[in-house]
Formats: sequence, structure tokens, C-alpha cells
Amino acid sequence: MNTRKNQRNLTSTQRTRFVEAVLELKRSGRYEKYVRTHAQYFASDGENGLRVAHMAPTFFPWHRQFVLYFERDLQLIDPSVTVPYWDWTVDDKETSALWSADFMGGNGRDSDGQVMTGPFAYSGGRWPITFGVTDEKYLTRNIGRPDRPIKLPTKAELDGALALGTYDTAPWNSAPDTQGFRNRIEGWTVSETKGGYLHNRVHQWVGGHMIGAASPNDPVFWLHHAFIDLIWVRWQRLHPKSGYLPSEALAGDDPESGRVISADEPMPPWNVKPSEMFDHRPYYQYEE
Ligand SMILES: [Cu+2]
Repeated sequence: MNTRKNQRNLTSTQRTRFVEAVLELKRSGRYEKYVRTHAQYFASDGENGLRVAHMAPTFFPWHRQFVLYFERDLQLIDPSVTVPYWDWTVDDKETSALWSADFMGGNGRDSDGQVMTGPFAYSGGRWPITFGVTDEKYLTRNIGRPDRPIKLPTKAELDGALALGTYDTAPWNSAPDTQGFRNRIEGWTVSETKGGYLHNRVHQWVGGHMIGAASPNDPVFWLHHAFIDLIWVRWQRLHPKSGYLPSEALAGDDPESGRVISADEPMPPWNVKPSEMFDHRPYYQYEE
């Protein structure tokens, strides 16, 4: 059984094996596929057409499938590897071992945001950025955004989102009045100063490549989204009678018809249905 562990509990061997598998995926050219796919599906409310990865109910099932395919690709390289998760309500500082030189490496330097330590530093020669929204060939971070500081979400903020009993609500997008668990966790409901803004705020807190469409360029993306996935598991446990919404395809005259995927409609690019992703247990378990 594949067991995903809290990154803080990994042994140094497990950390190294994860890093080496990621670097090998990069060397083989297959890592880029994940960056490209994420960027391609980074559609927003303002665009026309389908929203699948973000600003939509499929935020959770789409990323579950995305992380799972990535994990399987790593396992073709090293079958012992699973994607660890980063509980940012606990490991909420730049001094966390997450950012050490044998794992994710540290913050970007002041002058250009370039990550200078760890396996993903450009100077190591193993982590060139080849697909990004900027021209930088090196990985960048700006942890905590010191010019306009932000903090990671707290446990109380996470618990507030987990308490919401409704998965999602019409109009199924990022509008601040789209209440429900999905939009609160994804992070569009409340401004950062008011304490909402959960998943999005973590991307902002890391900064650099973690902001925006090409965010999987930073390998911490996977640890963040593994925790987002675990949050969905916890929500399902807390609300066993609540399910994914919309449960059925939207009516043809609904303004969101054709833009939102219901439980049994296929999600591109894999044509997997959200309902096939509701239960994580056939694929992996979490050590909590
Ligand atoms: Cu994300």
C-alpha cells in the first residue's frame, strides 16, 4: 500500500529518495509535462469554456488525479517513493526542515529571487526551468513576501473551512459569495487580511514560481497539493452525508452549463470522472 507521510516525519533516506526520483523525472524530460498540463488548465472565471483545475468544483478531484499520476511516474523510477505532504499549519516558518539543503532547499536570494541552496538550485545543474511564465531559467522563491508580509493559514482557519458542510455552491466559481468548502479551501472567498484565502495563500507565501500557472516548477507544489488532498479526505470524514456537488449535469440554460463538471462527467485531459476520484483508499493512504 502506498502511504503518504507528513514530510516532517521522513527519514533522511526517504527525503533523498524522493528528491532523486524528482530529479530523474526532470532529467528524463517527463517532469515538464506536469508543468505544461497545469498551465494549460489554469483557466479562470473570466475566460470562456470549461474550468476544470481551478475556480471550479473539480479543483479537488482534478488535483487528486494530477498528483496521483505524478506519484506513479516517480514510482516507475523508485517504487519506494510516495509524495509527502506539507502541513503548513504546523511547519509554518522558513526555518522548517522542509526548506533544508537536503530537501526542498531554501529561500530565493534578495537580488533576483534565485534559490541558491538544495537540490533544485540552478547552480547544481539539475533543475533548469524550461517552461515558465517568466524567462528565468532558475527556480525562484520569495518566502513570506517580506515587502508585504503574509503568514501561512493557521489551524483555526483550516478548521473553519473544514466545518462547512456544503461541498460547493452555484455559480461554482471563485466569486467571493461562492461559499462552501471548495471555494474556502481553494482560497477565493475571503481576503488574506480577513484570514481566508487558504490554498492560494500558500502559493503566495512561497512566492516566485509557486505563484501562477507554472507553479509545479517548484517541487514543493506536490507537497502542498498532497496536503490539500488530505484536507479533502478529512472533510469527507467529518461530513459523511455531504458529497461532491454538482451531483448532476447543469441544465442547458444554466449560465455555467458547459463550464463546470458534475460528478459523473469526464474531466480532461484524462477523461476521468470526479466520482472515480472520491475515494482515495484504492490508490494510497495517509499517515496522519
Ligand atoms: Cu495549488
